[in-house]
Amino acid sequence: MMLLGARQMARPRAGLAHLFSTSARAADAAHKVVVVGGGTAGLTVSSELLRSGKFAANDIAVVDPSQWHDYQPGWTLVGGGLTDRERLRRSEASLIDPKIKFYQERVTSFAPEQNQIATASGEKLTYDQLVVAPGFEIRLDAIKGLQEALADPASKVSSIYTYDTVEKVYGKIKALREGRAIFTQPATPIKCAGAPQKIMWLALDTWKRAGLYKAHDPSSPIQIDFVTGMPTMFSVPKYSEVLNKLREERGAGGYFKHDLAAIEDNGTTAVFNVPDQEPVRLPFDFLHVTPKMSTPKFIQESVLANAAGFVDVDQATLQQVKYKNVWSIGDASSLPTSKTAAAITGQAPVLVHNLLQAIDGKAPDAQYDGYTSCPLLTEYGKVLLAEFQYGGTPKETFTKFGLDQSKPQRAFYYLKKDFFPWVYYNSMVKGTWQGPKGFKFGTRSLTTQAPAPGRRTLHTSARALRNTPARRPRDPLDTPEVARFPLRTGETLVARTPPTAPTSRETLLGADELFARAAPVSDAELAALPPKLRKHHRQARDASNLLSAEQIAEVQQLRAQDPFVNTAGSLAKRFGCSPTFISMVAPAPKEVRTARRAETQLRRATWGMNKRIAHEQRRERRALW
Ligand code: FAD
Ligand code: UQ1
Repeated sequence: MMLLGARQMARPRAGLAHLFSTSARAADAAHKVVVVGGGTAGLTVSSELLRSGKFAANDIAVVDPSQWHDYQPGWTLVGGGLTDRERLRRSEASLIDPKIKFYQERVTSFAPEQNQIATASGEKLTYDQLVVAPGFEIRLDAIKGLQEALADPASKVSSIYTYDTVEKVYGKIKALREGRAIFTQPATPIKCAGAPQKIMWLALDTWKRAGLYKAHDPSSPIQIDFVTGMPTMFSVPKYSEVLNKLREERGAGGYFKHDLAAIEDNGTTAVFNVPDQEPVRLPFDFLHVTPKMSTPKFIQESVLANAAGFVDVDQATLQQVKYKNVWSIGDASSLPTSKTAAAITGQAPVLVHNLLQAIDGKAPDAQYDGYTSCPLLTEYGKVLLAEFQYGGTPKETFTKFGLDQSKPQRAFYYLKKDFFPWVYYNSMVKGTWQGPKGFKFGTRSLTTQAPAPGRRTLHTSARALRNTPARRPRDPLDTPEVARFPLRTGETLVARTPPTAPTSRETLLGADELFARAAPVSDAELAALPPKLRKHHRQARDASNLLSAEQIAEVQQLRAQDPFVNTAGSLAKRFGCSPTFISMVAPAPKEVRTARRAETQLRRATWGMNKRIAHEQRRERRALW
């Protein structure tokens, strides 16, 4: 009731402002839901809310000053030379549905008693429900000398943690020929707590392949140290043990509870604070820094924050502890779990459900279990997929399919490198990806729906995969070239053109007509003949395969417009030619092909034993045919 009141009060003002305003800015506008921050969390939540079908145009607003949105989990890949930062960047506006009002503005303060927020331009927005997701700020200023070192192009210091610095990392890794390489991690919470060591493992692999790093060999030109403010390699003992063993086997030094405080001596010495000890000074020839991070100041100073500066929410319902129409997820929330985009796949559906409940005057009844995940690149080609929930208890998606998640695996590498970046922009920020639970479209979850008869759907969720029957192998006799004749004896005569004969695409006559011509039959016998070939086979046979130059240009244009929607199959159907021809004149871009390969890898990685056996048997049968 209180919420509706606020909305109704604010509406007339918004209307007047709209009538009299000469600027584009609509002063004191009101929205059913205002989302602060259009990052991973803000985009995912606002899209999922819109897809609930319960909101009209402009009911939902997103406020974010950024012009760009970056796929930050990909910055580790940029640091490892596997992709470019530009490929991971989209314009912020392009990711926001036109039915959502986008304010490209910085939020400066909250007035939750008035259900209002203020922006830097002085605008006030009124809401019924507020979602606060402004993420973490990278605090380069919190380590003395870091800003200067990063700004100096000749320095030995780099970091994958900002857009401005990430592109220099791989160059600096490649340039190092000898000396001491140090990789740091601060003592305070950071985004993706595994990233500081992921970049170390990739660098180690690069130097090893170049013959510059030899584990446990005093003559190795390069020595490597992991220097972390944390007490262990990783917060979850199960994965930490594996990673520490890997570190020892690979001969990298380990310094724990060492928190980088300053870079000194003209950018050549790192100074670490150690509890109950004098600061430790380590000279370096290469330094990868994971900076300290914190929530933005306007959150820390707000009444929504707890003592540590995070938006104070219930760890299960995601509702602010005091203001029941305020919600928070993502890096800025107080949720006691590792800060990742993967975590947001688990948080967003819970927040959306509970927020919709609140709008209907019901209690929030969905609960977040703390799910988070960190795909730890341990070398080029291998990833250890850590997945866990509150309390650091593993909650693994793929163990039940026979994959050991405490071991670095190749299948997970393709998930990290190809599938996640693809699914992030094509599904997650559009509100249709729920991490380990798979895809969700509309208001129905594919993961709980049986596929329509005769249709196959892509499932990634464990539940859906368990319920997917193994596909029957395609019958090699079920082609346009084959004709079947039931004989009086009860047997069936199957006739097909010899393999050396031209296919029916090249002849004017299909096998059944050829047969009919060769041996004319009586009317009665004709009636007993098999039915006419299916329509689409006829279409394929009739297709001339000769497209005009204009048609080819159109195919190429459609393909460039949206290669995911305009597949070779759909364009072949539309233009009456073969998919192979489409792939020849308008090949899918590399990203599309890698994303498809990644999808296949993902599907295969989740296969159970029965499916693997069925697949193998099918392959053998095919080879025989
Ligand atoms: P963000 O995505 O950072 O978005 C915050 C948004 O709020 C921004 O758009 C910002 O402009 C906006 N904002 C800030 N201040 C204001 C304001 N005053 N008013 C309005 N808007 C504001 N996660 C994984 O799952 N797997 C990984 O492998 C992984 N690896 C990572 C590697 C690196 C190097 C980094 C940096 C991150 C990685 N992450 C990974 C973490 C993941 O990217 C973050 O956890 C996730 O993006 C957090 O989402 P968020 O919405 O809370 O914050
Ligand atoms: C995930 O959904 C996701 O988002 C696209 C990531 O990329 C940032 C991840 O790193 C992870 C681990 C997930 C979780 C999904 C699965 C299938 C484990």
